[in-house]
Amino acid sequence: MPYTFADFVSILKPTIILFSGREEKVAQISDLIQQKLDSNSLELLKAIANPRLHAFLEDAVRLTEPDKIRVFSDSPEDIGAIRKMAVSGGGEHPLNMEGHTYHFDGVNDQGRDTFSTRYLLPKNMDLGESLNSIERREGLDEVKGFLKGSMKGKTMLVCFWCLCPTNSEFSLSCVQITDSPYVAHSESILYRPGYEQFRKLPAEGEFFRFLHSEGEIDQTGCSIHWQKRRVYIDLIDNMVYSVNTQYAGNTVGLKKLALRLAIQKGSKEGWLAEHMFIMGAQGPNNRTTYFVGAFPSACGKTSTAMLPGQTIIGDDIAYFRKRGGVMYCANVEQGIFGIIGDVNPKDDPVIYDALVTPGEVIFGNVLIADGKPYWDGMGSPLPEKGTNFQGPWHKGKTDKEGNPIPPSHKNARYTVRLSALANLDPEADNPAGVPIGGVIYGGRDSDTLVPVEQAFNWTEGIITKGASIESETTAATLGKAGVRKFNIMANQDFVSIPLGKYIQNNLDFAKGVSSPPPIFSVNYFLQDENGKFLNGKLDKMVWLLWAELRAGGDVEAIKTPTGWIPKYEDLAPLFKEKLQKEYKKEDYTKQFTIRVPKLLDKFDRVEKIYREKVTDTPKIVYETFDVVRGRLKEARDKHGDTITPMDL
Ligand code: SPV
Ligand code: MN
Repeated sequence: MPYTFADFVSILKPTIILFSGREEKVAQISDLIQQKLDSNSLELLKAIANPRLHAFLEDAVRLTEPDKIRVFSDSPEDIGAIRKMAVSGGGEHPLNMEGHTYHFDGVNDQGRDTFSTRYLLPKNMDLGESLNSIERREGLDEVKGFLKGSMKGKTMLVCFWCLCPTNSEFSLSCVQITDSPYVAHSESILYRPGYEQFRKLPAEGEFFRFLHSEGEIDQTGCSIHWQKRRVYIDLIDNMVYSVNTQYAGNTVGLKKLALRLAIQKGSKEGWLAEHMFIMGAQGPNNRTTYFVGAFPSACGKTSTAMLPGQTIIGDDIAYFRKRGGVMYCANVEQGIFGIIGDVNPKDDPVIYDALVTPGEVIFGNVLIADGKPYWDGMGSPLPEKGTNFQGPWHKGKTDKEGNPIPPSHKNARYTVRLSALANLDPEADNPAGVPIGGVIYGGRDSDTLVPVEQAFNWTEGIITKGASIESETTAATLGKAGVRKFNIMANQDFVSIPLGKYIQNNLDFAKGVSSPPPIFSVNYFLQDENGKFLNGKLDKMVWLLWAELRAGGDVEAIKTPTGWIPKYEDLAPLFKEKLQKEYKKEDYTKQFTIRVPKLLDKFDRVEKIYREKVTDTPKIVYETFDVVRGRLKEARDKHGDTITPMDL
């Protein structure tokens, strides 16, 4: 008989408490769990009177069968212990510089696995064919099959974190169970401690649950069974299962796994969860205007949030709420998991400084030699040999197909607390969030969009900028790079509600807002006929500061069929003052030429996706495309296929 009567009682106890409505001051913890806990962990667990938490733990322990369980509080000792375990357990290795460690994910585990990441959907639920899903029962059986016994011989870590600042209307409690100290350590850098917050949660209060196991690992600490990698999101249970993977985008529950749960929760409750940075653009007379920006991965999002002279609040995920007719946002995180390639003292001085200063930093999938981390584009010479994500490496080494192996992986990353950065905004932890002064949508686009353009209003901005993002793919997800892909609000991979509903939520968010913030598109990747980039890397500073001036009502702009573009006279002084660069009129003309056929093609392509793949597209989307196309055609009749700013 697999279960004894006592087992049944202990399994049912939390449910009995839940349904009897009894206030249970001391939590019931089964013998099975008690045997595996140290005394401190037992005390910590007992102090949380939440039957659903105990039930989650009980289920996870029965499924994964760890040898020991350790529970962590918010104390600096406990947070420090996580880091020590990451190093002593072999998932991370110390580097020469104090506080610095490195981690490898494994050669086949270097990015988000969008194929094996799926929503578990009951038969009566449909998100549309553009979102990857699996029938819930079947998916649960599969992922639980892979998780069965996966923590044998290991210690299960139980950590509590909070999405957004604690004690705020944005706060969302989370519990992460994992056997990977690297995952827990990453979370301790990236998220606010949430044990005390969790204790305050009412018994019926909602929280997110994440269960991760790296599965069996090799001598280098990497998951052996990556072919059985699964990330399954259970929307009806606010829970995510992740197994046989290390890469943070697949494992760190509070990052992209929680974003998927939050989008659904926000949709029910009338707020938004977006794949966006938050930064303070510094305008004239000490004015700070807060911008949020959505970019597909590896398209300049972090470096925009980090622009020299500006202040950062967050670089990846923002929640939006409305209060008193104003939109506010808060950073879900307190750290950065950023791409390290090309971070050098010239282009990204603020991050570079943090990466070469003692303090807590995890380097992922970089080149290691003589106890130091190296990466492509770091602005100094790399050693000829070392160790990287695929093992020993030397210059000229090729893979099985004969392709050169780069010193650091293209998606190599660093994990660091925002508090390590010199330009952290003073409002970063404000529980009230900051008011949204402008919205930016970006993407990797070699031939269509101008470097910066302001939409005429919120509705057009959401539809023709955010909901029309197309971007050439990058190494941040597994698969071929350089393919143009539709990516709604740069949030496509994480949207967990039907896409039409998601657009409608964004449109509706402006209701009751007295003056919705302006929406801009930016494109840092425009090329000439020979494939040469038309802009320097830091030019983005000028686009941002122009957007700041527009948000402040300080400058006029030129009307195009798709929005407002800058006047040359307003950009040239910004180039001079901020970048000490002479901005040539001919460069401006090239960059800001309206390419009518390309734009018409773009809107046709995007509309086709909405017609063919999305069943609930709001009518206003098609109407808006028609209006914009009409304006483009009218302008083409008047000025021809390419229209310079001087024509307008
Ligand atoms: C991204 O790819 O958008 C990231 C890193 O921010 S990941 O954790 O992989 O999502
Ligand atoms: Mn991201």
